[in-house]
Amino acid sequence: MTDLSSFPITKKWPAQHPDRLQLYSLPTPNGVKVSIMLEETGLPYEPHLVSFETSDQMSPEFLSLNPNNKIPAIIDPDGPGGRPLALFESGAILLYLADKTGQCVPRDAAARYETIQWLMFQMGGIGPMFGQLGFFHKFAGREYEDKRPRDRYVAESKRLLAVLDARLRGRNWLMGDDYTIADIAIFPWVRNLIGFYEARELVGFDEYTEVLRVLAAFVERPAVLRGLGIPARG
Ligand SMILES: N[C@@H](CCC(=O)N[C@@H](CS)C(=O)NCC(=O)O)C(=O)O
Repeated sequence: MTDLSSFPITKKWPAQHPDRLQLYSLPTPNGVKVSIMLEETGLPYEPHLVSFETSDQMSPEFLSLNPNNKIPAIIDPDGPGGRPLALFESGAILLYLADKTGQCVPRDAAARYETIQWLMFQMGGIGPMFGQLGFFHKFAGREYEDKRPRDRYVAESKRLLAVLDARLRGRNWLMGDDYTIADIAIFPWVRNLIGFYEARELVGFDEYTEVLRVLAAFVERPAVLRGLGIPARG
C-alpha cells in the first residue's frame, strides 16, 4: 500500500486511494488542462478541490506542494523509479503525463520539440496575455479609467489569435493529425476568453475561423467534456 503521509498536503486533502495519482485543482483554464489530460489518458486519479473562496491555495498544506500558491499540482505515487513525484506548473505536468503514458506527444524527436514549442507558446503567451485581458475587461481592472492597459492586452491577444489561426490553417490540430498536449494547453484558454471572460466581441473572435473550427472539435471530445468539470466545485 502506497504511503503518501510524508506529503503535508495529504493532511488537509486525505488520499482515499493513495495508489492513484493525486490532483489538487479547480476547473479554471489552467486546472482543466490536467484533468482533461488525465481523462484522455485513462490514468486512475483522485481529484481534490482547492477552493479559492476559502483561499485554500494559501494554506500551509497547499504551499508545501506549490510554494507559488497556484493550481494545478499533482502527486504521482508511481513517479520515476517507482517513487512518489510532486509537481506543479501545468505545462510541466502535461509533459510529465505525456511521457509517462506515451500519449498526446509525438514519438519522433523533432515533432516532440515542436509540440513543446506550442505548449510554451501557451504558457508564456496565451495564458498570461488572455489572463491580463480578463483582469482589465471583466474583473477589478474594468474600473480603471485609463484604458491603455486593457487595450494593450486586447491587441496582444488578437495578435496571438492570428498566430494560432495561421498555424491551424490546413491542420486538424496544432500538430496536424496528432492531438497533443499543445491542444490541451491552448484550447481551454481560448474557450475561457469568449466564455467566462466575455471577450468575444472585444477581440473580434469570429474573424479567427480556424481557431473557431478547432475549438468546436476540441469541446466535442468526451474527455474534454468530462475534464472541464473536474474537480467538481463544492
Ligand atoms: N503557470 C501556472 C499558472 C497557474 C495559475 O495561474 N493558476 C491560477 C488559476 S488559473 C491560480 O491558482 N490562482 C490562484 C492565486 O493566484 O492565488 C500554471 O500553468 O500552472
